[in-house]
Amino acid sequence: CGEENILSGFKTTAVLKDSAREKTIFLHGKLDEQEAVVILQKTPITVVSVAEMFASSKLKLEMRNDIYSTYQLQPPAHLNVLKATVVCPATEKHVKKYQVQESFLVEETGEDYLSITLPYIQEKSFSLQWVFNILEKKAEADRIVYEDPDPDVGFVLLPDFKWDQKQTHDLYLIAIVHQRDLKSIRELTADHLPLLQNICTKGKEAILKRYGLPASKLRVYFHYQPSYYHLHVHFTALASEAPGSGVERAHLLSDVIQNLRADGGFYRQRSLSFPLRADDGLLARFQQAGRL
Ligand code: M7G
Repeated sequence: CGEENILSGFKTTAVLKDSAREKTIFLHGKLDEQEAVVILQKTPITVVSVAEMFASSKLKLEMRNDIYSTYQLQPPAHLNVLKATVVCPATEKHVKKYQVQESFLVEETGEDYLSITLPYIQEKSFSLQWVFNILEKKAEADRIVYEDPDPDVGFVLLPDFKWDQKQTHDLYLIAIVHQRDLKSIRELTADHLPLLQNICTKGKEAILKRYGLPASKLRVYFHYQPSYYHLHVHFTALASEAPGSGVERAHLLSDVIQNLRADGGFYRQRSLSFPLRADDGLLARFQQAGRL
């Protein structure tokens, strides 16, 4: 999966997902004989670029009818950029992650977590190498927006790789905790309140300072189940429909803090619901255990 002109050798084997509304296509294929996933996305149009675009684009009339007309507009190259995300070598799990699939809602008790989910994620989850690279400044160091280096309550805040950072209406950052032994919200107790409060306060302050977006414009949440089992918090612009911000997977940081204040064992003991895709191995484990 070489760096230079990496996509010229890409051979598509399947279209995993194709969304005209989101202007995104997810492709599975081969790059230098290795399995790869490539995501292509048209980036949002910003008001700032509109004036320049109108001044320098080629316009071709498609049709005119009364007060209505449509055109083909060809913007100059620098205003007409696609975002490409490449995963190479991709595992079978990456390919499945991006495939359109039927989902089933699972209600996991605290006991189910210990007997079904935990053994499964210890055996079968995505590598966390990219997370450790960020924490150790081996990758994306120049993208860090804020860091609190404290080993207990510290974290690194940086743009999620889904966000091109061109405009704030689809702002997306993640805060990755320095502690290495926290997999997800399931493992949080009242002892972690200082960590969570720290991320909440300093993450919001850093975003206001850098991007001018106040806390009232942010959605700050965890995913359960996450894809990557190293605790992290999503910060997304309220105005955007970030993937995974729906009610089945998102747990607002402020709710998590309040639930833990009221009951330190909340996330260890309570049932948590989440959707699993038909081909998810964890779903099969819940079925085998007679929990579905
Ligand atoms: P998640 O809830 O574990 O997974 O969040 P999911 O939402 O993808 O199912 C992990 C977040 O980390 C997602 O929002 C990803 O877009 C983001 N992310 C994943 N990778 C591999 C990277 C990366 O290499 N760099 C950065 N900056 N973000 C990433």
